[in-house]
Amino acid sequence: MKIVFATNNQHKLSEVSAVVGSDFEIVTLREVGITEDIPETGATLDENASLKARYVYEHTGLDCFADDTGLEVEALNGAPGVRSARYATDGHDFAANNRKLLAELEGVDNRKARFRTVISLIRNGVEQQVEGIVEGDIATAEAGCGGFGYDPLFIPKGYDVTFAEMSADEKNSISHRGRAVAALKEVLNK
Ligand code: ITT
Repeated sequence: MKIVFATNNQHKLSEVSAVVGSDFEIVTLREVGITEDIPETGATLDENASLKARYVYEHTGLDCFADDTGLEVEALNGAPGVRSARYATDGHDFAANNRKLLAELEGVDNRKARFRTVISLIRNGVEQQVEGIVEGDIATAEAGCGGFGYDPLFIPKGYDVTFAEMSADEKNSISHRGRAVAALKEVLNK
């Protein structure tokens, strides 16, 4: 069964395809002729995932899903949240984002944070959402060079290393995205 994933990110595509399995042929935006950037103007992760999925459904009529992810830091009232990619600058400047996060948390004792991934799925015109969360803490300095984004600063609960110090498999087995995709698989297989 064909299903569109609202991304052109090959890394995400292979991660999701590996979990969701062979019953579904997952295709990217490019493969269904959507080449423009889909507006992500929502105020929350849930809204953005929904906006992206609905855009694809309206343009193709095909079953589809879209994701949005953010890092929510308790002492910063949930920031950077929906603005995680553009926290410090307009682009995806991971180094600048990490510097800004460390600066904002300078001298702050409460380092609690969580990554949250929301996936909006539209099947036969009906939308539903699943999410995946991993709780943890923000380190006081960057460590490790694996992963991407905020990984060098995020220490998942129960561990004493950052996501960037883990293997990709280890991170995926406990990560927000890994959990959201597992929840998606359950819904798809119902
Ligand atoms: P696309 O919209 O092109 O898929 P994106 O970078 O906006 O790419 P996400 O919505 O998944 O993708 O993530 C938003 C930001 O959150 C991302 O740019 C990172 O800064 C951060 N982020 C997401 N997942 C992460 C992870 O597993 N580890 C570290 N940071 C992550």
